[in-house]
Amino acid sequence: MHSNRRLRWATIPIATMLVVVLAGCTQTQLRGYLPGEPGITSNTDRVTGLWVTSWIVLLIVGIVTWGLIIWAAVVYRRRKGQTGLPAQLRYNMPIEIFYTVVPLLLVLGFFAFTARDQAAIEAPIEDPDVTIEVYGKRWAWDFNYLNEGPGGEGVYSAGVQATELDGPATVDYDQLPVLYLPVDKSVEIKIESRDVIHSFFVVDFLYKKDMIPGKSNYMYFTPLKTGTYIGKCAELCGEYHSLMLFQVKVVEQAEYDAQIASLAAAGQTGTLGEEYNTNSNQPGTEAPEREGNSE
Ligand SMILES: [Cu+2]
Repeated sequence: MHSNRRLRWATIPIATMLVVVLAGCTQTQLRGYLPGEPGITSNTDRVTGLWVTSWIVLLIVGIVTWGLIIWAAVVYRRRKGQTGLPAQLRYNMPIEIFYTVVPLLLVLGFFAFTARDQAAIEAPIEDPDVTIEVYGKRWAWDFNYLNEGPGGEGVYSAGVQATELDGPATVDYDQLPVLYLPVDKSVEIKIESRDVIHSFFVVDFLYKKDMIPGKSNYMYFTPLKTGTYIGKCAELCGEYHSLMLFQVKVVEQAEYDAQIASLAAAGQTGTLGEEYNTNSNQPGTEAPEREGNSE
C-alpha cells in the first residue's frame, strides 16, 4: 500500500524528466549517435533498436548506482566527534540477493535480445534478387555480379586503392571502387578474401563482416533507400588499410541494369576469383624449391 503510493509519486518526476529530455533530442541523439538515418536497409532499425535500448537500460543502472554511491557517502559521512569505524554491514541477505539477481537478469536480457536480433539479421534470404561476390584484396575490392550479363556468367568490376589528395585525410572519391545495388531488392553478399583477413563494412548499413581467405561468409539485407554510402575495410590488413575504401550506390532497378549492361559492354564478363591471389609464396600455393635443397 505504502510502497505503491510512493511508486506512483516517483513516476511523475521520472515521466516529466523523460519528456523534457526526449523533446530536446535530435534525430542523431535518439539513434544513439549511430551513423546514417532510419531505414537504410532491412536490418538497420533492428540494430539501432538494440543499441539504443541497451544504452537506456545501462543509463538507468548507472543512475541507480551513482545515486546509491552519493547517497551512502552523504548519509553515512563522518560527523563531528565520531571516532573509529562505523557499524559494519555484511551478510545482509536482501542486499546480497539484489546485487546477484539484478546483474544476472541484465546479462540474460542482453544475451536474449542480442541472440534474437543476430538470428534475424543472419537468417539467409531464400532466392535473393541479386547475389554479389565481394573479394577483399590488399588494398581494394573486386565485385562479381553473379548470374548477370548476357550469358548469365556474371559481370565484374575491379577496384584500386584510394588515391590521397593534398590536405589531411582527403581522397579522390571519384575513383573509388563502386558497388551497385538495386533498391528494395533482396541482396546476398558472398564475402571472400584473396590474401589476408579484411572486413567488409558499409558504415551506414551498421554491419560488417570478416573476409577470411579460404572461407565464404555471407551477408543478407534489402537496401531500402537510394543513395551513395561509404564503405571501408574494418580489419587492419597492412600498409594501405586506411585507403581500402569503396562506395555503395543504391539505385533504381533501371539504373542498376544499365550499370550491369555497361560492365558487360566493356567486356568485363565472368568473375575475378581466387586465381588473382597475390600470396604466391604461401603453403600450398607452389612455393619455389630452394636451390641445393634436393639430395
Ligand atoms: Cu583490408
